[in-house]
Amino acid sequence: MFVTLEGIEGAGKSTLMNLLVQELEKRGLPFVRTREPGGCGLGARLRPLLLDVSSSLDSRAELFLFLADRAQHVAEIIRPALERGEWVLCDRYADSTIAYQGYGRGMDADRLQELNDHATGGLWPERTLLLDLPVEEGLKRARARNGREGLSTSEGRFEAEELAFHQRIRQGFLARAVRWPERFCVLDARRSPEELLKAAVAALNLD
Ligand code: T5A
Repeated sequence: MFVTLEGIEGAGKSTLMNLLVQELEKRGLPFVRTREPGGCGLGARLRPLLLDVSSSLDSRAELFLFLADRAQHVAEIIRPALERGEWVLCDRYADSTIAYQGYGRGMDADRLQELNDHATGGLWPERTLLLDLPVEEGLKRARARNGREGLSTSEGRFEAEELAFHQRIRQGFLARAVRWPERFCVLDARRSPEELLKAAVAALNLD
């Protein structure tokens, strides 16, 4: 089962992922927990280039770095795990590219869909949990966390973008959820982590 978690900055993906992993462990289900960018060796090297505030990347260069990370990640980590019959829980995947580089940066979403098909060999998740909340709330959470953990410079490049950029991304994710209702489950990320976990467990038929 291939599951992705998506959402704007500070939506609570990592927090929900930590809780979901415990549910899979309790049930004895084998799984791989991973993320993008940075879920494989190549991605770990690309992540600082993509997220450090000092990186000045042309938006096409940014796009192809995310796609390169994804192609390698699918080949090296995701597809082998699925072939072994394991669950794959991935924090961000192709929907993030279409939301951020498409809706956020203004690139053509249909073309990005095709590029993602090419990068992944057509591998899309079976279920996507979209954590949705107002942009102001998400950014507040993300900036507070980055400040606390000393990540404001090393991982803050997208958080530093203007509010309208993040609003387009939120709308982009929601538009994708309307287009693929059977794959997406939209969760109100203003709820508590425990309530979100309950909803996620139900959405993944784990209860
Ligand atoms: N990107 C990524 C692209 O542009 N294109 C792409 O193709 C891809 C794959 C990656 C960046 O790259 C961009 C998108 C991103 O900008 P990242 O690694 O996803 O960055 O960033 P993270 O820092 O991991 O993720 P976020 O900033 O989006 O945060 P999370 O994981 O959604 O949120 P989390 O769990 O760390 O929570 C943030 C804070 O809120 C609190 C937590 O305690 C934490 O302090 N919190 C809650 N508070 C109240 N109620 C809840 N339910 C809460 N859940 C969490």
